[in-house]
Amino acid sequence: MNKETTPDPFQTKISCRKMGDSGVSSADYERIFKRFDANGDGKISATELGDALNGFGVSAEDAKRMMDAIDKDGDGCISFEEFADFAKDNRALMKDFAKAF
Ligand SMILES: [Ca+2]
Ligand SMILES: [Ca+2]
Repeated sequence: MNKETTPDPFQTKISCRKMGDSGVSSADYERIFKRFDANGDGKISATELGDALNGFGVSAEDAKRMMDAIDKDGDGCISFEEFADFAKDNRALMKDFAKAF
């Protein structure tokens, strides 16, 4: 009936996917973040990061270095904000993750 005038948040999100120049959008960051966040508590722990990166052949030592680099406030977990900051500085890496996930 009035389908066209009813806003659908999910659809809106889909249509916002194409942004930036790298082909990786903030929707992709969210998708990647959720893949890393295995227990879905909204934070990526060192264990979750290590497990996820292990699938890319990244060593536990490198994963820890990455964790230290991403975890700006040093609480031992990566919040989505911290992840998004890191993603913006590492677009090439995020492109690989976006493809893999
Ligand atoms: Ca988690
Ligand atoms: Ca943190």
